[in-house]
Amino acid sequence: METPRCRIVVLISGNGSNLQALIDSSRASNFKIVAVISNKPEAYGLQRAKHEDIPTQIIDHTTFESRTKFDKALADTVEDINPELIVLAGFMRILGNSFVMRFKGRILNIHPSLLPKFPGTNTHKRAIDSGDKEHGVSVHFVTSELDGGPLIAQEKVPVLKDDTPQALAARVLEKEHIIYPKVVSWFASGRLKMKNNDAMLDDEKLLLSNVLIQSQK
Ligand code: NHR
Ligand code: GAR
Repeated sequence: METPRCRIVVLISGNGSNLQALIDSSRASNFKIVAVISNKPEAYGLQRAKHEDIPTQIIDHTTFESRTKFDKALADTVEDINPELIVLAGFMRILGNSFVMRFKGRILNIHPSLLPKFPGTNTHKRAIDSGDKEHGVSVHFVTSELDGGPLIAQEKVPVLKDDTPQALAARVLEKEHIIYPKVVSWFASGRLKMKNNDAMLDDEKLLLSNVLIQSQK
């Protein structure tokens, strides 16, 4: 009998090019996208999911009285779907502690900077304005510390002379589309876990000094 694939839910807010990369790689991988949830009704990623017959849901944060209520509705929806992993792919709402605790060690995020540099938003402009020669992407477990959960993998890109945030973002996105499916498949195979707030790959702690090398694996 075939081994069942790891069931993942992808949370999006926008274009969903990372979702597309996950959809494309899942065809020949060990994970299956069982639902896509957006907090924005107009997110283009919803069309991408529909095109693949993946069930979609919209949980529009503007229709909730408070962050706590939005968080609870999102968590209840995710729990009904019962995925093994939740993947944030361009998801733009900060998740509260109660959401994070309910799915502890089972939420991944991709962030467009070399964390711990530039948490939050507007990362490409901030990298250029700081005069950095290198920029990139990080994948990490989500904890209640915003963009501060344990790092799993990073990939670098050069910042070029006269770069624009748009050009730099496109260069970073190319790397995102490679690194994210790889990390999700590590989790799906049971190689990747979060333990005591550390990311573990093959039972070894991932340190900031080797997450760049890990992503070559
Ligand atoms: N939630 C927790 N608890 N921890 C993380 O590490 C999270 C998270 C939710 C999303 C993605 C993150 C990123 O990679 C992410 C990581 C949104 C904001 C933000 O300021 C910041 C970081 C990230 C996502 N959001 C505003 C808010 O009030 C809204 C901004 C908007 O709608 O454009 O939630 O960058
Ligand atoms: C990606 O660059 C992702 O890393 C970033 O938004 C873009 C989404 O693109 N995520 C964040 O900034 C999270 N706050 P996509 O919708 O085409 O995947």
